[in-house]
Amino acid sequence: MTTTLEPAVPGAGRPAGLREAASRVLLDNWTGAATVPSRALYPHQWSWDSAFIAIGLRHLAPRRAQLELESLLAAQWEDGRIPHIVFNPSVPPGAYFPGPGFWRSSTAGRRAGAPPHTETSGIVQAPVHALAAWRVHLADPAESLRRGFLPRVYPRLTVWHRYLRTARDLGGGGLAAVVHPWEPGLDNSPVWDAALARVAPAPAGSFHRTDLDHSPAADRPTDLDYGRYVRLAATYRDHSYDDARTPHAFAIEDPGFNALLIASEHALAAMARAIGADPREHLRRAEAASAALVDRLWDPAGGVFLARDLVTGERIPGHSVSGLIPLVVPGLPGHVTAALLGTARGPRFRLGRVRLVPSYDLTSEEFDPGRYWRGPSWFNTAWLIHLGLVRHGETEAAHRLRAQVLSCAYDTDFAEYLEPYTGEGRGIRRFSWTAALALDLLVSYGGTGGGGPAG
Ligand code: 9WN
Repeated sequence: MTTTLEPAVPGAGRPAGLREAASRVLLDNWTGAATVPSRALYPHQWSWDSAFIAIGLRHLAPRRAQLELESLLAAQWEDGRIPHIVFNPSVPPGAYFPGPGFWRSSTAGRRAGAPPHTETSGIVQAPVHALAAWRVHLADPAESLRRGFLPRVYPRLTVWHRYLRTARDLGGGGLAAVVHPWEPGLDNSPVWDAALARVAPAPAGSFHRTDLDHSPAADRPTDLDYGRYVRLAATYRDHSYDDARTPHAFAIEDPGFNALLIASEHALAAMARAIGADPREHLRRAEAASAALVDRLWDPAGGVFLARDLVTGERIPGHSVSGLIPLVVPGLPGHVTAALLGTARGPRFRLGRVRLVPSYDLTSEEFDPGRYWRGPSWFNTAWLIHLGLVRHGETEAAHRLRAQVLSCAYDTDFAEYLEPYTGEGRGIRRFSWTAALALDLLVSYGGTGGGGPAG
C-alpha cells in the first residue's frame, strides 16, 4: 500500500512537458466543433465532459472553449434538458452502445422537444455547465464580449436549470432527481446497487456492449449492470422521455449532482451581473437549494452527504465521493464543511495519503480499487474537491491535491481513472477531461482557476 505524500510546495511535482502533452490530447480529440472524451471508447460529445474540457481548453483556445459549450447547447431540448450525449452523424452508428438507434431522440423525444435534426441521448448529466461557462468567459472577456458568448449561453443555461428544478423535482423537496445511474456520471457506484436491484435487467443477448472492445472487463461495469442500464433507459424512452409519466424504478437525489447545480446557479448570478441582468433570483434559488441539500441529504453522524432514494424515501447509507462534492457550494454552514473536511481526511477517503480522492469508501466491503466508479480515483472529482479546498481556505491540502493531479495525469498518459493506492492508470488513456483539468490546475495556479469568485 503506497502512502506517499505529494509535495506541499506550490508548483513542485509539476512534470515538465505536461502542458504540451495535455494540449496534444485536447487537439487530437477535437472534432471541429467539440471534443470527444476518447477517440476509441467515447467517440461522441458528452455533456459534463464538455464542461470539464472547456475549463481546460480555455487556456489554449478561448474561442474553442466557447464553441465546445455552444455546440452542446445547440442540442438542448425545448423542455430545457441538455442531453448527456450528442451523437456525431459521421461516426458509424455501431461505434458506441447505446447509440442513436437506441435512444431515437428525434422521434421518441419529439414531445419533450428534442431537436429534429440532431440525434442525442434522452437522459442528462450533472450541471457543471454554467460553472464552466463563467470560467470560459473569464479566460478572455474581450473575445467573449465580441462573440456575444454570455448573452447567448446565459438564457439556455437558465432554462436548463429550470428543467432540473421543476420537471426533475420528483421528491417535491426542492432538489433535482436523477433517473438513471449514468446521470450523476458515477455509473456503477455501489450507492446505486440497492435501487438497481429493483430493476429487471434487459436480456443479455438483446444488446451488444462496445465498451469491452476498448477497456478490460474488470475495469468496467458488469453485464448485469448494463442490462439494468438498458432497461431503465428503454423505459424512459418508451414513455417519450416524459418525467411525469415514466414509472421511475430509479429516482435518486444525489448530493454531487445537486451541489453542482447550486454552484452553477451562483455562476449564473455572476453571468447575470456581467450582462446587466438581475442576479437576485439566482442567488435566492441557490440559497433555497442549499437549505434543501442540508435538510434532505446531510448525515451528521457520518459527516457526509448521502443520496436519497425517492422510491423507498430513505437515505442510502453508502459513502461515495459524491457526498464530498458539496464542498464546492458557497455558504454551507460551518459545522457542515468542517465535518466534510474531516471525512475527506479520515479513513474512508484518506485525502493526501492515497492518490487523488477515491470514488468510494476505502473501508467498505464494496470498495474495488480497479472497477470504474466503485473505488478508483477520477480527475474530475479531484478537480472539484480541489475547488472546495481552495474555497474553504485549505491551501496546503489544495496544493498537495493539485500536485497529485499534475503528476498522476502525466505519469499515466492521461488515464481515465487510477488505482487509489498505487496510482496505476486504469481504463483508457489520453482521456480528454484528465488532460483538460490537469492543464487548468497547471496554468491557473493560486486558486484562480479552481476557486474563482463565483460558481
Ligand atoms: C455512459 C464519457 C462518460 C462520462 C461518465 C463515465 C462514462 C458512459 C459509459 O463515460 O459513462 O455515459 O459509456 O460508460 O462514467 O462519467 O461522462 O467520458
